[in-house]
Formats: sequence, C-alpha cells, structure tokens
Amino acid sequence: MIILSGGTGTPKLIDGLRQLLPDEEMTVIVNTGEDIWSSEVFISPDIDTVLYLFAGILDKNKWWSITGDTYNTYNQMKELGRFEILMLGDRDRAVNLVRTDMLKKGLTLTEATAEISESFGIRAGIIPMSDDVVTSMIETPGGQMHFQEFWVTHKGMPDVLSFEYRGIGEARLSPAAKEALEKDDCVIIGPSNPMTSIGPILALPEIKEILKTKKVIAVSPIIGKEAVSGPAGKLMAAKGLDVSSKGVAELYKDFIDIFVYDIRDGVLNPEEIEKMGIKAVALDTMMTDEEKRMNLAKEILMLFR
Ligand code: FO1
Repeated sequence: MIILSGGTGTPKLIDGLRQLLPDEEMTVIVNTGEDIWSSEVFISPDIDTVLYLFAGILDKNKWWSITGDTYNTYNQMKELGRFEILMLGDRDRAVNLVRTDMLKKGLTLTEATAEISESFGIRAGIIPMSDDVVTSMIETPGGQMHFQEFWVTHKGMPDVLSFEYRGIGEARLSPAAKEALEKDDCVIIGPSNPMTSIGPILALPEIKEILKTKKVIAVSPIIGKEAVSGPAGKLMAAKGLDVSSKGVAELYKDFIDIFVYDIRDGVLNPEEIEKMGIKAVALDTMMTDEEKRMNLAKEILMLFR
C-alpha cells in the first residue's frame, strides 16, 4: 500500500491503517514543500510527523512533534533574541540536527530519511517526494512568504493572493518513490490539504501518469464548504477553485478511481463525482479517536477489494 501524505490528516489515517496492516506493507510518500531551514537546522515537518508516528513517539494531541518533548533550546534561543518560526522541541531538534548533518555530508533526503527510519526501528517505507528542494511560497498583500511563516507566524490570517511551489520546475520524483510505485498497485491519497500537502507531490513530473495506472482512492479533507483543519479552503479559493469536496475531486479526477467524502457533507452531490467517472463513497472521515481512525482505514481497505 502506497500512501501520499502531508500535514496532519493523512497521518491520522495511517494511524488507523497501522491497526490493520503490518507496517512493512506501507510505503508513505511524503510532501517536502513545507521544509524549512531554521537556526542552521533543516526541518522536514511532514516527514517527521510520519517518522514519529511509526516510531510510536508522535504527539497525538498536535499531530506533529514528539510527545513529552522539552523546549529548553527553543526558549534559551528566544531569551538570546533568536526567534524561530517553528517551536522545535529538544528531541525533535536532535533528529533534525542528525538529518542536517547527513545532508551536509552529501546524503540525499531519501537516504537521510531511510537512515533515521532505521535508527528508530521503523519497518514502513518513508520516502520524501523528491530529493530536490521544493518550497510552498504564499503571496500575500504584505509580500511573499514561506508557508510556515504564513501558517505559524501569521496564523494563516493574511489574505492569499496566490502561491507557488518554488523549485518545482527543476524537481524530480524521488527515485525511491518511483520504485515503490512500480511495485504496488494500491494508492491512498490521504485527507490532507490538496494545495500545500498533496499538491506539491502531484506537481512533480511523472506522478500523475503513474497514478493513472494504479487503483487510487482519495479521501477529501473538506466537509461541506470548509476544510477539516488548516488553510486548504483559503488556498483553494486563491486558485479560483470551488472550496468543496467537488473542488477536490476536480483536482484529482484524471487519476483516481474512488473518492471518499464525509457522511456529514451536505453540499456534495455524489452524482457530480460519478459523472467524472469516479465512484463516490460517503464515510465518516472525522478521525477524532483511535477507533474512528481504524474504522475509516478498514472501510478504505475494503474498497480496494
Ligand atoms: N505548527 C505550529 O502551528 N506551531 C509551531 O510552533 C510548530 C512547530 C513545529 C515544529 C516541528 C514540526 O515538525 C512541525 C511544527 N509545526 C508547528 C507544524 C507545522 O507547521 C505544520 O503543521 C506542518 O508542516 C504540517 O502542515
């Protein structure tokens, strides 16, 4: 099973899948468009969330960072007048320092992720979407800024005029991701932001053509007219897209077979999805506890049969 992941929605679904599938049967291809350099450390938040999830140390209140982490370094830096965009925990920083050191020594992000994964004893495949640098940059009335600056520093408040995946023109799909996709016919596109979590992965060359040859199930991160969490709505609107599950299906329609939307969605007419040649399935996608995460995962696995 291949899972395209980013943000916090898809990791919740992976948490459900882990209750049903052995970790070694899962390969997660992860967004790197939100990666950021901070105080000489290269942070890859979406990779880390998946790493910590499989390592059993993810803070499942926030769905990022390590549970019970301390913030001594972050606080000391602040006292010294160094404000970091991301509040990075001490253990989390250690992982990111190790990664940065590996990258400086010439390892690719794929190799560094594999080594860190192995150190944690992780049996799932965790692969960055690309070894090239791609960065989600948000254009606001106050100027262009990194996604993390928009989302964390400015709490997603500025108006969004447009956004771009800087570097995408020169970026290639990670060879390891391509190899994993060659070996597996089942793909889940998780309920993550279709603009800044899944969008950068899909913007890479080749991936859409590969997905067309697979059985692909996508889960909508939008219920009615609003994103379950995060800035997906604002970013979709900035691209002139309909902020709805139909808008998400439009983005994925050329390469998905099944579209899962939420049972509470009062706006979506499933016939409109079926007209795109996609099977529409209503499920409970609000993964607020372990049981709900497992139930959604179970229903999705049954759809692959
Ligand atoms: N999100 C926040 O809203 N505030 C933070 O201080 C913060 C710190 C942080 C540190 C490490 C990390 O891996 C993720 C962190 N996040 C934080 C989450 C991050 O901004 C995004 O939610 C992810 O990129 C997923 O979209």
